[in-house]
Amino acid sequence: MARPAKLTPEQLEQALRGLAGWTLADGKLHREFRFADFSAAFAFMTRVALEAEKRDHHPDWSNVWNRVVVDLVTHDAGGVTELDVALAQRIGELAA
Ligand code: H2B
Repeated sequence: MARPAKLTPEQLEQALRGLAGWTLADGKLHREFRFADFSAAFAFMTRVALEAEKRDHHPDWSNVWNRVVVDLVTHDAGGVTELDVALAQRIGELAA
């Protein structure tokens, strides 16, 4: 697969406009999710994990009880790429 290129600041700004709830933090797409309880949070993480594995593109994330913090960046590219934008979109759908 061709290596995706790091988005330009302009491309990133435009992508963020289409990603409700996501911000740019530390050069990564960032979003925090809250669920009813741990089971709901972990169920969400399981769905995201399966999606990430399918794409061979994985989140940097953490979980504390009902809270899941997600950061998306393409390590190989050293920044946000279209892979992160696409995964962010899908994660938003999976949380809804
Ligand atoms: N996930 C993310 N977020 N960035 C990467 O650069 C990356 C990945 N690389 N998942 C993949 C796995 C790579 O390590 C494997 C070997 O394809």
